[in-house]
Amino acid sequence: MKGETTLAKNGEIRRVLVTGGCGFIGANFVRLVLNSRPDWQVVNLDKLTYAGNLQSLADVAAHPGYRFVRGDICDQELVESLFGEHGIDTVVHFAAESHVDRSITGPDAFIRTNIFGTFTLLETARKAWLGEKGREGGAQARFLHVSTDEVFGSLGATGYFTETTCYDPRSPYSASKASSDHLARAYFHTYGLPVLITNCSNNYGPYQFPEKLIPLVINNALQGRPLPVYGDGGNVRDWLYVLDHCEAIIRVLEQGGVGESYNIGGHNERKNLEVVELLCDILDRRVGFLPSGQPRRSLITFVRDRLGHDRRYAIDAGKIDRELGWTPRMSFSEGMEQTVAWYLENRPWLESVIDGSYREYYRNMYGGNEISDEEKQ
Ligand code: NAD
Ligand code: TDX
Repeated sequence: MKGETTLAKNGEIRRVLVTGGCGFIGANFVRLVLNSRPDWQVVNLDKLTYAGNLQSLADVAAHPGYRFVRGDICDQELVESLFGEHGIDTVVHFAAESHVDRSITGPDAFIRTNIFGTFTLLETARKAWLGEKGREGGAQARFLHVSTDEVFGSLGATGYFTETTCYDPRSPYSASKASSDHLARAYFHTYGLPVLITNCSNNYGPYQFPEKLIPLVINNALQGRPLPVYGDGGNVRDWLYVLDHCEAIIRVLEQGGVGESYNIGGHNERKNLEVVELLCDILDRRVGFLPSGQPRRSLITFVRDRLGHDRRYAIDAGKIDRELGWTPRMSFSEGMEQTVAWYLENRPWLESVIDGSYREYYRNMYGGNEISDEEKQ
């Protein structure tokens, strides 16, 4: 029944399949679970695409409750064998192609991983937990599908996305995530699979791949390279500290109602230009001006806008607050300070994830893409 509360509580054994645990949010989630839920066992299934890095979990790799498996969520045989071998009763599904710009230049992988991969996981969970006749077992089973606010489309200057906002995805990425949300919901309604969906806003914090705005700006600003701001820099995102998000996911797993979806936001709406300027100022204060004596704001470069660029996202996170007592704890100013400090202290991690293929992607993306003086007028 929709809204039925979960049976499992903190302290109960869970055998959790985390997908995409070597990515940004997944790695933060795996570490938080291993450090806060001693009775949970985590199997991390990750393909290690350009976005997945074993270094992000090096400190917990030997934890007795943790096992890493390199593989593809689209590989049904592998996924079935993991369910059987580990008695998986919980799935937390992060694995995805996650970068909007890449979905514009190469949507294929997004369709495959985000749609077909989610289908493969849902289908395997259905067979494992519900059996041929349905509802044969897995009373405590949970399938938590991690999604995005981008499925709701773009807002004007006012208003917020709620759980009942109509879907209106506008990029290949958000369309693929919307498809996977629909599949997850369909598996709940059709088969009674115990699905929960979360739709969150833009995350930031440690271990984020430096193609996304905040780590890209930190990385470029440290190297004295241009800081590309799309369009007029007035697009708005609602920034959520990644560990607040991970705590919300645990809360939804432990207390959420099956068949429900929960919006998770940071109550931190900011224009992109404001975010970039704040990062410049924090870096100037922490490491000094550029060798030229200039402040880092001088690196800001307006470039051509992203195709179909959504103007504003803003989450109404009232439901998860009212029903599950979760609200974000990190302020934006403190979260940004901590994030910059983390990147400064973890230069080897940053260097190791920026391999040859990322450098090539970056050249293709930004090489010669600055707006010319004629276009600006
Ligand atoms: P990420 O790109 O940093 O990591 C994705 C991970 O999935 C990587 O480790 C990658 O190797 C793995 N992966 C990709 N394809 C795979 C496949 N076919 N099989 C197995 N593993 C595969 O992503 P993220 O930013 O950590 O996002 C995690 C999830 O949260 C995604 O589903 C994303 O849509 C969602 N989300 C992210 C944000 C955000 O701001 N980052 C916001 C809202 C929702
Ligand atoms: O170089 C840049 N310059 C710039 O102005 C980059 C990379 C981005 N931007 C803008 C585009 C967006 O308005 O900054 C904003 C944030 O961009 P991204 O970091 O690429 O995130 P976004 O496109 O908002 O999507 C993110 O949040 C929702 C994640 O990548 C998604 O996976 C998630 O679903």
